[in-house]
Amino acid sequence: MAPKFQHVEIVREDGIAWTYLNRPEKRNAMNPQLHIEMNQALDYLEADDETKVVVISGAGGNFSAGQDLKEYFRALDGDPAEGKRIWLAANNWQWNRLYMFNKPTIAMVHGYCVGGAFTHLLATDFVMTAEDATFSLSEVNWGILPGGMVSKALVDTVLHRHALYYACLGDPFDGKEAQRIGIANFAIPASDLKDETAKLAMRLMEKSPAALRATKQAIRQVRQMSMSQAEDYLQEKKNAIRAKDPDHSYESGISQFLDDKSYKPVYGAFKRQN
Ligand code: ACO
Ligand code: V55
Repeated sequence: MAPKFQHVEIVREDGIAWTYLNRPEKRNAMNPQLHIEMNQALDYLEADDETKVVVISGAGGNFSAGQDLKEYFRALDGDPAEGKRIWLAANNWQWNRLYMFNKPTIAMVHGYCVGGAFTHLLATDFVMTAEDATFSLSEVNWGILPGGMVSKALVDTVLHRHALYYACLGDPFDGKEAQRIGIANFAIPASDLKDETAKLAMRLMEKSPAALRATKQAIRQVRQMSMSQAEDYLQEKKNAIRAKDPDHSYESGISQFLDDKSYKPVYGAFKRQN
């Protein structure tokens, strides 16, 4: 059984762990308790053999209204030690844990996705959004800036002009615009959002987990490397996955193509042995 939390709900189904921020009456605004629980939830999901893909979403029709202005900001303003502890907990799950998570992650967005919610939105590997979702970098309208890792994640994701425009104006934009500027992979009619998200998850599950993990981590790591560092890292990473892959995906795939002639990689994944 997946652990039970006050503000996080995990529903595991066919290899997918549907993970919901669960404070619907507050539009899934993130308070300290939610941050602590999401760290525990991700610890659990990364180790859970039944979980192949993690979907992060929000209960009650919204993704998240961002950091809780009452419990994360105002209540912690006068308590720097506790404020630091919760800020670390927030950045840890929203950014560090998700950024290098060992399994593929998908954000499924509906309703509101505001402010601090962009940190975990942009840390996931894929974003599926409802066409009619509402995104906003509202920080400027609160007299703050897009903190957590929002500003950094934003400039690493979209063109500089889009980052400046939406961060400085705070204007809401919909799912189609999120797709246009490169925040979302796909904008989908709300009624099909969950099915389409599940389909993407199923396609990811056909891949070799070791190859997928190495690919995702390499794509992220090479951004920060020089050419010569990347050249060396990619060669070593290739060797590392072959040595460590329990499925022996490389040998299995190459043999299905060259010996059995049973598949063509351009059109899909090879048949995994386990
Ligand atoms: N922090 C604390 N409480 C919140 C937040 C938030 N970020 N967002 C919503 N809530 C609370 C409301 O105060 C309200 O509480 P109450 O029922 O006790 O009065 C409840 O959630 C429902 O909110 P409403 O405003 O009534 O819901 P509505 O659907 O009309 O609007 C919306 C939703 C647009 C998201 C609105 O609540 C809003 O603008 N919230 C602030 C969003 C924001 O700017 N977040 C960024 C914060 S800064 C940061 O994250 C770094
Ligand atoms: C945000 C801002 C913060 C923070 C966490 O914009 C998230 C989101 C300004 O401080 O600590």
